[in-house]
Amino acid sequence: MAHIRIPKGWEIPERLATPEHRVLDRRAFLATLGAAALGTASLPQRLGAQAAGSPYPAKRNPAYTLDRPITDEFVVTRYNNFYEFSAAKNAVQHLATRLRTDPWTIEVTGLVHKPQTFDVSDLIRRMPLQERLYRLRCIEAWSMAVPWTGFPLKALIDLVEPMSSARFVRLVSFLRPDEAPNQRLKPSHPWPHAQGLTLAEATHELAFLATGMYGHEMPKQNGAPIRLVVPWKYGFKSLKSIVAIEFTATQPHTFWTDIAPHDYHFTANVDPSERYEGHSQATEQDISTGDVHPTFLYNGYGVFVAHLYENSLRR
Ligand SMILES: Nc1nc2c(c(=O)[nH]1)N[C@H]1C(S)=C(S)[C@@H](COP(=O)(O)O)O[C@H]1N2
Ligand SMILES: [Mo]
Repeated sequence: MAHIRIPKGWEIPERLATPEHRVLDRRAFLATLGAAALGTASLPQRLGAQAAGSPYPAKRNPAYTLDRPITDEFVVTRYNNFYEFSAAKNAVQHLATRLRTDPWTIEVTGLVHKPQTFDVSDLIRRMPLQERLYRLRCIEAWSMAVPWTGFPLKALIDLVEPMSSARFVRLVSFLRPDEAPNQRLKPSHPWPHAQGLTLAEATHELAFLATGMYGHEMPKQNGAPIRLVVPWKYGFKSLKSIVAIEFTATQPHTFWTDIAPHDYHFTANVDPSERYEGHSQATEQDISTGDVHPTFLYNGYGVFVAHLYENSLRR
């Protein structure tokens, strides 16, 4: 059985513990790196983005704006929750390199008139991609602001034509114990990782399938080649590396609701009045700047989504 190597070196908790000067140091470091960085790490990426036929970078949709700066990509790609690989956030980037993301398909089944399997590269060519700036709030009280590239989940749902009996959507991630070490090390967990939404939530304009971020294709540690982003719900709902979508009449089982139903309820809308494992959800800390922000109901997206919960017990 493979031994998990936790990379040493740069670690976010230390950065969060001593935010200000470290962040400034890093900015100064990047500034001095300047032209040199363009010549190395960024250049192939830039060329890739400009290559004929690349959908990246996509045009930004101006409807979604931020109240804070975009989070440093360096941090967003090194501080990851991707439990299939490791519970150690800074180990995910390296372990996820083993995930084979091409070819990749999404199989759509259940209560739909046109069940079908989509090839993700075809989908990327076929769908008009756009960029959206969304904040993402993890139940662990950290947050980030990310430029995602993708298309509304509704665009895919329209292609399969849900039956009138369909009320929920279950999204499923991969089951590949030979590529994802924690699927071997934690065999009692309910793999594959699945999440669920009501059909009304899934067809809401804000529910987004992202194939890229920061103007290029999705890094593996962030959920390549295609992931969900539901900005008004806790981050655990934003399922990475989706292989199947099923339409059901009843509320589906999901990964965290099965493991810890009290802490992770199905709806999981961001709510500052809640507690999680005894901790208040009133504030959140930006993973890059270390800034502490108040947490908003529906993560601040209430103007878009509050009407979905008007007649329900759970806001
Ligand atoms: N397949 C899968 N998707 C997942 C997770 C996971 O462990 N496995 N973690 C979730 C959690 S808890 C969060 S906060 C976000 C983190 O996304 P990021 O690493 O891109 O910041 O992904 C979500 N999607
Ligand atoms: Mo999370």
